[in-house]
Parts: sequence; C-alpha cells; structure tokens
Amino acid sequence: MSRILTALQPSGILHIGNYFGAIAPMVSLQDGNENFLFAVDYHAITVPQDPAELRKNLLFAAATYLAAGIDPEKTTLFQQSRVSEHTELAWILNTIAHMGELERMTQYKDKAAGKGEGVSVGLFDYPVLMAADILLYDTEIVPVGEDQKQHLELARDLAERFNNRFGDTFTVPKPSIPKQGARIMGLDDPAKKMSKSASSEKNFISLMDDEKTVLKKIKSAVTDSGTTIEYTKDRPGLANLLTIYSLASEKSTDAIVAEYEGKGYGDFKVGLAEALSDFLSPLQEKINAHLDDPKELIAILDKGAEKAKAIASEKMRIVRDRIGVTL
Ligand code: ATP
Ligand code: LTN
Repeated sequence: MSRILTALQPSGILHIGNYFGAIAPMVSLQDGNENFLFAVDYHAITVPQDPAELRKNLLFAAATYLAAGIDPEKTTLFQQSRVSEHTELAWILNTIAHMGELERMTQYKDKAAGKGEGVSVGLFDYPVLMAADILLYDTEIVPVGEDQKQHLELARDLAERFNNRFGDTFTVPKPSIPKQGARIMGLDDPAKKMSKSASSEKNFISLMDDEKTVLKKIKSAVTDSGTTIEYTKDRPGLANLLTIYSLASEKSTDAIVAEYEGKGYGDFKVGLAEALSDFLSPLQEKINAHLDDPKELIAILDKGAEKAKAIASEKMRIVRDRIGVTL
C-alpha cells in the first residue's frame, strides 16, 4: 500500500495528453493504495482566469475524473483551495527554495517567454506550491506526464533540504511516468508536447471533441512524405499518431502497423479517428451525466476536502513545531 497523489489544473478543457499521461495512470494505481487527486485551482490562477469559467472548469474536472474511473471511496477527490494548508506550506517552503532553482524550470521559462516584466510572481513560484501539494500528504508516488519530472525533482530536493535542516519530516516522493503516453506530442507540431495552451486548436484532441472535429483534426495532423505505416523515431508525427492509436484502441503499435500493411496515411488516419471517437464517446456520455448533477459533484468534493484537511492540518502542526513557531 502506497500513498499516491496527483493533481491537474482546472484551466479549461482537458486533452488526451492529460488523460493518458496522468488521469489513466492514476486510475490504474487506485486499487490497493491510498490515493489523492485534486484540481489545483490556485495553480490555475497563476495565469488570468475568468471566475465564472473557473467555477465551470472545476465541476468539469471533477466530472472527468469520475467518468475516467476515479472512485471517491478509494480516492480522496477535492479542490486544492479548500485545504488552506497547501498555501501555508508553500510559504514555508518558499523560505528554503532558491531563486536559481526556480529560474531553471523549463515550464516557467516557456510560459513566461515573451511576457516580459508582466509575468506573475505566482507563475514563478508555481513549482513550490506543487511541492507543498505533494509533501503535505507524505506522498510516495506521483503519477505525472514527462513534462513534470523537473518539478518533481524540486519537490524531492525541498523535502530533503527541509529534513536535513529541521529533522525527518517529509517523505521524499518519486514520480511515476507511464511507459506509453508520457509525452503525447502536438498534432500540428510533433516536436512539442500536446498542450491546452497551444495557440491552435489543431494542436490537441480535447476529451470533449465530437466525431467530426476528431476526424478533421487527425486529417490535418502533421506527418511526413512517407507512404508506409511504421513505428520509427525518424518519423515523429507518425510515431505520435501510432501511440495515440494504441492508447485509444488498447492494441499494440505492432498490431496496428500490421493492420495497415500495404495501406497509406488516408486509411490510417480514418482508422485512428474512428478509434479515438470510439474511446471518447462513452467517456463524454459519462462526463455529461456527472455534469447534470452538480450537487452530487459538490458533495463529493466537500467530503474529499474534509478528509484531505484532516491529514494536512496534522502535518502542518508538525511542520510549525519543527520550524519553531509553536510556543
Ligand atoms: P498545458 O497542456 O497547457 O501545458 P499543463 O501541462 O500545465 O497544461 P495540467 O492540467 O497541469 O496541464 O497537467 C496535468 C497532467 O497532464 C500533468 O501530469 C502533465 O504531466 C500531464 N500532461 C500534460 N500534457 C501532456 C502531454 N502532452 N502528454 C502526456 N501528459 C501530459
Ligand atoms: N504542475 C502540474 C500540476 C500539479 C501537480 C501537483 C501534479 C500541481 N500540483 C501535485 C502532481 C502533483 C502541471 O502543471 N501539470
């Protein structure tokens, strides 16, 4: 039995990268472990959010986790802002985190690029709040996509630094990065990860895309001038599509390659779009069913927040004592 924890930003749509990189791995670890999953609303506001949209997105996030197979009896499901210990611990960790290590974070560099002096302090400090999210619960395993590896490294460093300075307090967490799906690439640019903040909608497949949209986006996905369907690193666009096909259909890439022997991109893309829609439409039905009952969603999140708060407040009592502010 291990403590498993992950979190996602409730910042609009979720895409298949989020699903295969973090949500599905979390669901598969659920049995036999002690699990925490939450929507990081205080991370989301590091870039401007419309309050009404944010409220909607929080419910959508909860509906999506449940539709994906998160069982609130097995996983504590909540929203970050309801457990104020996250921001409290983040402040304390701020005092041991170094400017230099935050300046090196590639997500910060990417998101701050071109924004000049107008970048929020919150965006810079984002990884410290993430470390607090993880350390507060003595998390052992954190299922995340490849892009979060560097943030996890920081969480480990901060845990060790705190433990060295104030005595053994935090468990040092480990990332769990899936073998397949850890880095789904953008459909319009296979050199960059699929991202919901991409400038073009053609970059990603949203979990809510309908059949027509999926087909259109897959048809316009960047590939190469090759004529065969094969899995090779030299053809990154095709390799990415084969990975998505494999994850959506639960067939191996070898089986898919064999299926398309003698056929070209046209047939392959139609088959992939079909497999994706077959995977997405039952998920969408479940998401919509949960969204039809917002009271139930709120009740689940309330209960989760209460359970999380009990653990977090006990941990903070110890942390305050260790740093010497408890009289
Ligand atoms: P964006 O897609 O805008 O860059 P993000 O990565 O900040 O957003 P989150 O919702 O915070 O998105 O990410 C949730 C989880 O999804 C994280 O574990 C992250 O590693 C994972 N993830 C995000 N993009 C991908 C991707 N393209 N492939 C695999 N996993 C991904
Ligand atoms: N930084 C992550 C989201 C995140 C997270 C966490 C993931 C915030 N807190 C704790 C795992 C554990 C992201 O941008 N994807």
